[in-house]
Amino acid sequence: MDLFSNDNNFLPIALPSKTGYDYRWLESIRMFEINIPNGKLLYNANYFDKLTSDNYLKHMLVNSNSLEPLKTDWRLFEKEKLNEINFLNIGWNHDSLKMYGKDVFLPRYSAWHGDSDKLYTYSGLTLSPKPWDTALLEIKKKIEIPAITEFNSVLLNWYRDGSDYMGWHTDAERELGKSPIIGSVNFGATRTFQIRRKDNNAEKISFPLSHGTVLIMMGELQHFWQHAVPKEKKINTTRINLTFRTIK
Ligand SMILES: O=C(O)CCC(=O)C(=O)O
Repeated sequence: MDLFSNDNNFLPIALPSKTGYDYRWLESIRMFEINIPNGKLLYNANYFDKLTSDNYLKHMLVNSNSLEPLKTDWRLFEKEKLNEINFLNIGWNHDSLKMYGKDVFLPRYSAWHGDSDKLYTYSGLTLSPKPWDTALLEIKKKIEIPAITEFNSVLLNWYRDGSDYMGWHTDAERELGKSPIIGSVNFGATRTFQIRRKDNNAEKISFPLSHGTVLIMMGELQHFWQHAVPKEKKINTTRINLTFRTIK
């Protein structure tokens, strides 16, 4: 099977065949396995079909304030205003970091759900999880099959539009263990996901993460490669990314 084949609805993307990395389709788990130096990725642009993905996206934004999940300008709801919204399924927050003595809001909203005893430190914030929700558990089960692991927590990032982003980082926190398996699930606007080698930033791969895409990062990837979701100012629709993790 060809990564670029339209028959399979794969997007025309600059993936390993162009960068020289080795990849193969694994029918048993419905994923491309992409071997890169010091890391492995599993990727399927259409792991979840459109209808299922539409339903999950709405489910994560549904609220009792009658705000339309996909028609509201969510940029208007920074921290306190966001707290006034009663999201029915996901505990969205607008976190801030102290920088030079000032509170600076993160350029996205986020939520942490999972097993109750799994605290997580992320971007200098210690998060205690909200309980699992039925949809999150359903998605978790579906991606545990290709990941061949059991996840116990999920970080959700909500990019209100293309001005929201995630800077370069690794998911190498101590509580994730030595070579963590991270399962990334994407709903809503297509955004570019980039990885670059820590020891040679010029070696970079870009993947589109679209509505229904699953990307699993594994092997030594978090030790040798950083990842980021850059701003894409032309994008004016919302996107939610879920990264399932196993806190030791
Ligand atoms: O939004 C994404 O695709 C990436 C999220 C991410 O980098 C993370 O949760 O560590």
